[in-house]
Formats: sequence, C-alpha cells, structure tokens
Amino acid sequence: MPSKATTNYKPQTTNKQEANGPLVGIVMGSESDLEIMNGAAEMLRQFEVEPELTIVSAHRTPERLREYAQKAKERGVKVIIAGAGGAAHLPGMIAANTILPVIGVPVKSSNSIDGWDSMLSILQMPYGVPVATVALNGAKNAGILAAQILALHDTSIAGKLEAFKEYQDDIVMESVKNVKNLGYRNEFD
Ligand code: AIR
Repeated sequence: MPSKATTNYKPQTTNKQEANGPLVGIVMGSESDLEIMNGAAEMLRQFEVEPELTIVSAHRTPERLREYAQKAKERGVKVIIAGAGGAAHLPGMIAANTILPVIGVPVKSSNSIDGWDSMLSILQMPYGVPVATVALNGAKNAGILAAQILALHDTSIAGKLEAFKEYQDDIVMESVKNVKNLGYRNEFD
C-alpha cells in the first residue's frame, strides 16, 4: 500500500537559506510521517530557516541511512531532526553515524501499538549515543529546538526566537483577559 499522499503539505519555501546548503536536515521513516513531520519544517520557516526534508528508513533503506548520516556534516547540516513510528530506529541509527546533534520525534504511526513503542525506541538510547527526544508527534518542538541550537551562532535566528517567546506570552495574556471577562474571580492581574 502506498503511504499517505503529500498533496496537503506543499512547502511554502522561504528565501534565506535557499542559496546556501540547508542547516537543518529533517528525515522521516515513511511518507506517512509527513503530516506530523511537516510541523518541524513549518516551525523552522517561521524563523527563516529553510530545512531539507526527505525520507530515510532505518529498516527499508539502511544504506541510505548510513550515507545520509555520514555526509550530513560535510554538506553543512548542523542539526538533524529524525522522526519515525513503531520500531523507530531511525533517530538512534542516524545518531550512531554522525556527531551532529540529533533530535528524535516519536510518531504515532499506523503500525504503532499506542505510541509508546516509538516513544521508547527513540528515548531509551544507550550511553554514548544521545538523541534529544521530543514528545509523541512533537515535531513542532523539534523545529523550535533546532532553531535554538542554530541561534547559538546566529543573532538573526535568536532575535526571531525572542519574538516568538513574546508572541506566546501575548497569546496567553489575551486568554487571561478573555477568561476574566467571563466573570471568574482573578485578583492577580
Ligand atoms: N518506519 C519505516 N521504516 C522504519 C520504520 N520504523 C516507520 C515509519 C512510519 C511507520 O513505520 O516511520 O511511522 C509506518 O510506515 P508505513 O510506510 O508503513 O506507513
């Protein structure tokens, strides 16, 4: 059976990093992960980082996995985001083959029992081969975390992350006002 089609997830590419090589590589085990993993790409675009995104399966394309991980650093990639479901060995095996930081996204896929299988496959890495694991289907946070790593050496991305934090604060304060207006007692604000 072919995996879920990509048509809903047309990338809205941004400008900035197109001229240079991608700083963030997003890989996923299957096209069926794209609905979730697109969230990482979308977040990165908010910070004007245009990631590359492709499919690499630890089990179906082991040679491709090795080549992708081993070449990523020399290609200029700084952070790899890897997402997979079920027996999710992709992030760990990418991490085994590169010194780049790897952010793992457990995906609740069709072959997953309840999400814990992918969660634990990515989370419980042995000593020496870390994978920074985000929440189940937490690809958006993976995108933010990748931007935060890049921001250590990029003041423009750092500025956008600061603005994003302020925006989140504004959104919550808007809700605080809404709830107060409903008539609930609030003597804090
Ligand atoms: N997968 C693919 N190769 C190795 C793994 N673990 C994962 C994909 C997807 C799930 O298997 O990451 O989440 C189901 O893939 P598919 O292609 O059957 O939809």
